[in-house]
Amino acid sequence: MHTANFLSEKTNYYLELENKYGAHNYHPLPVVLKKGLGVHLWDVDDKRYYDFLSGYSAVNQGHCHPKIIDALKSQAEVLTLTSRAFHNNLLGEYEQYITSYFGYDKVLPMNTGVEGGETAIKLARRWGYQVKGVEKNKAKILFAEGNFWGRTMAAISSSTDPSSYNNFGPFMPGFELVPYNDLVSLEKALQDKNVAAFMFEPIQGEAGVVVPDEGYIAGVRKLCSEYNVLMIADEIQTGLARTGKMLACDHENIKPDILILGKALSGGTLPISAVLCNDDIMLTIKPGEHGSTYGGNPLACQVAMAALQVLKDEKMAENAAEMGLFFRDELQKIQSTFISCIRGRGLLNAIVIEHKNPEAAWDLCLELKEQGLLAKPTHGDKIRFAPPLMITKEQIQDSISIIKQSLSILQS
Ligand code: IF1
Repeated sequence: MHTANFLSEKTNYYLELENKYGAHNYHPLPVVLKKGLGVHLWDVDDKRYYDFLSGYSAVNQGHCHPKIIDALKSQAEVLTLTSRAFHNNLLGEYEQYITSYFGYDKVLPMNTGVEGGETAIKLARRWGYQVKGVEKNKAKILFAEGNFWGRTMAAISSSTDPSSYNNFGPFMPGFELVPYNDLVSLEKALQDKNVAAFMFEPIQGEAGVVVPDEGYIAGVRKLCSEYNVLMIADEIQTGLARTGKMLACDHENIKPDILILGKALSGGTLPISAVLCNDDIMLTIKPGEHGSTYGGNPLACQVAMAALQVLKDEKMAENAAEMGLFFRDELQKIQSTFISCIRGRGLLNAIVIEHKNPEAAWDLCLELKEQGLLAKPTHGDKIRFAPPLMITKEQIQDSISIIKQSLSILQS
């Protein structure tokens, strides 16, 4: 197997800079991007690609969406940050906007996704002590095996992936794991009176787009209510139209007690996250007990409102549902012996590559890049396919022929 992977002088220049001066905490595909618009990216040699990663679903609305960029530019010229020591004229309007958009009493604005997760867990512990009556300092949070919610000490403390946690201990106490997509094990774990919350992804992204059985989300809802435990949905990756509904929980008409959003909340322009819940949970945190310098800044508020409005105005959930079905159908028709599994929902999809060469998925991604499509392998053998949500049928067809052609390098 051979991939002609010629890198231009320009490309090598940037790769060497990063290699020399940046931490080696990533292993990116050797492509250097300089421009994006809609479903497309351009590299430093002006070669155009389909973006099938969408900034890990931060760019659901497409690169440099004009309405989001307009909001960003116009607000940047007026006021960007006041801190929460003072009020600003956009925070309240944004809070009203997003809470009515998702149907919760209150929102707590943060920046990165992982901070959203941390916030949700603090809320759950606080609620556990003050409302549920959990024993002092004994609160437990349950997580699903295979979860991914970020890179902080707390996030890696719940991880089952050694590359996340190895040699970073000691870890956060009070976290327990149950198998994903397993309501029997969840119910067993919920018997413990000190359990405050179960935090999970409605579809596990990092694990390789693991879609649970139908009824799992509703089952989690039912059990959490029955045992008086908070249901926390991490919709940082699955939310905001990615899976063909505004939220992945909407597929089963379920409302979590705590909803965490991030990524596409800014359409890929700023780190913006949000935690939503009702007053009985949110108001357990009092002034001075949680926050962040940038959380709720006016620039973020304006951008988030634009990013959310675009999703609705341009019917991105509907398009993701339709194009996702079409994409998986067309992939199926390729009938490649090297694709052992195609799964996903809406435009959050993955294939599993079966090949004697353990590098096959990486090699395929290099070839896809050569042919003009960017995707990234995960866990060795899986490739995620998650283009921006405004992708058209013609663009899907074009992408499918690129994938089909690229698969031929796995022969021999
Ligand atoms: C990286 C994957 C995606 C997330 C869920 C919280 C966060 C994430 C469900 C934290 C972040 C990322 C981070 C990125 C790779 C990535 C990822 F490959 F790990 F699975 F999206 F597909 N909850 N996901 O997926 O959000 O703090 O990063 O804003 O490079 O680590 P963050």
